[in-house]
Amino acid sequence: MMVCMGLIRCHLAPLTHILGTQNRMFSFFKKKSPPATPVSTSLQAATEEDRSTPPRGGWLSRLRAGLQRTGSQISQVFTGARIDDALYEELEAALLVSDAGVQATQHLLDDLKRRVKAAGTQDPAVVKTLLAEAITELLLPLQANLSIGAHQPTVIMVTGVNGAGKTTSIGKLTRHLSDQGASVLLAAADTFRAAAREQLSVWAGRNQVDIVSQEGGDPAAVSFDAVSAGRARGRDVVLVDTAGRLPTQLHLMDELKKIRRVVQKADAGAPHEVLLVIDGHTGQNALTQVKAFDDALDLTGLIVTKLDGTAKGGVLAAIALWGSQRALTKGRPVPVYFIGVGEQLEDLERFDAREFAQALLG
Ligand SMILES: Nc1nc2c(ncn2[C@@H]2O[C@H](COP(=O)(O)OP(=O)(O)OP(=O)(O)O)[C@@H](O)[C@H]2O)c(=O)[nH]1
Ligand SMILES: [Mg+2]
Repeated sequence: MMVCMGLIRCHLAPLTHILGTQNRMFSFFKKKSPPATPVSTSLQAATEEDRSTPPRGGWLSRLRAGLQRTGSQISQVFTGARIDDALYEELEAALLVSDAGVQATQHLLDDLKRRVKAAGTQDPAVVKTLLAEAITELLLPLQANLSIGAHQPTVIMVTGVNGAGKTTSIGKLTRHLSDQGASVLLAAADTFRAAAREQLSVWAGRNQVDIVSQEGGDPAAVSFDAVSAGRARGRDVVLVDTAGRLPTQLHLMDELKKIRRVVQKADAGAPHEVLLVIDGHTGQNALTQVKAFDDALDLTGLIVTKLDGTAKGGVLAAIALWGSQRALTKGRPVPVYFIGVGEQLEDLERFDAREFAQALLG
């Protein structure tokens, strides 16, 4: 077993202690607080330089640009002067084209008609606002914060189909967690390709965190070692990168289950989160992926990537509607913790239902 040590962020150890004793259930979305102890001048300078996080507005405009096609198609529906059957038909078509799927589209149309009736409005611009409210209400149960701190380390398994953006999201998530003062250790459990290990170590280097990897090894063994190392080193979070796979490749899905079992042996409550990364371009197939990975692994959260590209975004409505049915049997939907809007360290943002609904409407 080869354990590669990246540069350890020297100011995190005392912070970890503080979090461990004073604030076990912290959520890392809280405003960045100043380090609890002075940090060395050179590290502080480097830290401030590469942490010039773009303002939230910049991020939103990238999401808007990404969803522009859907936004303009839906906006187009409301440019007329009347509210009639033709408007609802055009809206139905625009929602279907946005990948919302038949059920979520019908749900939104019914809800919108109810709202229009209750408001007694004849103004298409008002109807558009009511649609934004209907979409927000549908998406709201998907909005949830990934909280860490209740367990040390919080073990997060990251799964998904090939090329969905798992490794990149782990790199960006590491940055988010570090920004909140959490110490992170990465596990290179994608042992399928040597390049996957190298890719993850580049992200470890960018974030100055440790990585545990093994040449040609077994993904479950690497995960076990990483969780053990995370415990021994007092890390707040262990992020486990896994190889891409299709849910129809049953032996590979079994491999994920094995990782989960073995991680549990290293730490009884682990993994605390099993995330699925979905590519925002995947369209309705994303819902199929969510269902299949959830059946196999009982997902605890989603990351939707590449929403800065030409994604249509409506599939989140389909996931939300499915989530409301899932909540009846499993107690809650699978929340969307983050969305990815680029390939840089800072291009990951927490999912906000209202902002997303507005971006979807242009
Ligand atoms: N534009 C954009 N590109 C992204 C985003 N997230 C990931 N990518 C790109 O998508 C490609 C695949 O990303 P990876 O992180 O390697 O995906 P993966 O799921 O780990 O892939 P495998 O491990 O091969 O299954 C890379 O070129 C990334 O730079 C995003 O939010 N926006
Ligand atoms: Mg990968």
